[in-house]
Amino acid sequence: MRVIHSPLHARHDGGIELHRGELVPSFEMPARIAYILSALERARMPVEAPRDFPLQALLSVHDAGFVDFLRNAYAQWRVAGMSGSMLPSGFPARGLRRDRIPAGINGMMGYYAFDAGTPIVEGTWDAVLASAQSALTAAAVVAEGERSTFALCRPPGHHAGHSTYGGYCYLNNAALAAQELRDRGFARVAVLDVDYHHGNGTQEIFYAREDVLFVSIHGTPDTEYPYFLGYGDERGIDAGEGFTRNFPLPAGTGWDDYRVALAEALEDIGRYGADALVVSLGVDTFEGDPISAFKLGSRHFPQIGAMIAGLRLPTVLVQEGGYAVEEIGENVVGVLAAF
Ligand code: OKP
Ligand code: ZN
Repeated sequence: MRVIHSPLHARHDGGIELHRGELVPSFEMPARIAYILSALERARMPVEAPRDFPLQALLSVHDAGFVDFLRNAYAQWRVAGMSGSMLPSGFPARGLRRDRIPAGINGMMGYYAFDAGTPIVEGTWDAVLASAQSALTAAAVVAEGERSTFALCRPPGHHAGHSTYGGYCYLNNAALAAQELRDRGFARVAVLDVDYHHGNGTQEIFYAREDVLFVSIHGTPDTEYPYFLGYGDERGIDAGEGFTRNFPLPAGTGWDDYRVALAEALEDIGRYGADALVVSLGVDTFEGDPISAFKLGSRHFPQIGAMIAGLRLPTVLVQEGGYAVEEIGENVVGVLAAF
């Protein structure tokens, strides 16, 4: 399987996040990629650089003002006399206005962000753009006839919405890949999100659309991040009614229950009659993951890969979460190799 990846990911580093009431170094760190790259090397899967896509390509799923904000945020922060990592501290929750975008960088950051765990540093934009371009390239390669491709994206993307960032995500790589497949002639595209966390951004982007099915298996938002989306009664709206499907599972879920949900999710995708598939591939369902609470072992990831491959669809796999424990390399490559 061809692997698309950019070393520019490493420019996004030095992040901090507010985690359970404390400011700590980001769990989302460059070392994650080092673990995955060394496992790819052991499996003799070479990586290739992404193609260059114009900024215009991002606007198929994102708001132009939001993209401008991400691109210029750090420079604005510096002009305002600040340095270090950018984190927001105020958000337009219920009762506050959302029809005005503050001109100052702190207010603007709170307007576009939905958590205080997603830092912007000097090199963030370069990494974010390269990550998005990796997903777009993987989609293009599949549209050109390759059966499957893996975009080794960092930062991840599935929490980023049309005009929101959060959950370590800035641009929605999987949504960009799905839209690219649509634009290149696949009539019905399914997105299967197996990251531990609900892909709220991807769901939002396609919620009113019937041409992209969104199916997600994740820790229940009742107790798990992102808390405010991902329940089973979210089924899509308007033309998109019936084209979103969520499988929220309790913290502590192991392989036996996970496998049943995955089989049902795959049945939904089969019934939909998808022409192509995008997989939001998070491996934070692993029992050793530092911020998640499913109990999958490394031996289960090849089974996930084989089950998804059973759909026999042109497939773009996009890296999402999975935090810095060495096994994430083995787990990612386990999915890809079995696929
Ligand atoms: C991203 B992906 C801040 C709140 C919790 C966010 C987790 C984001 C996971 N400490 N952290 O879905 O793996
Ligand atoms: Zn996750």
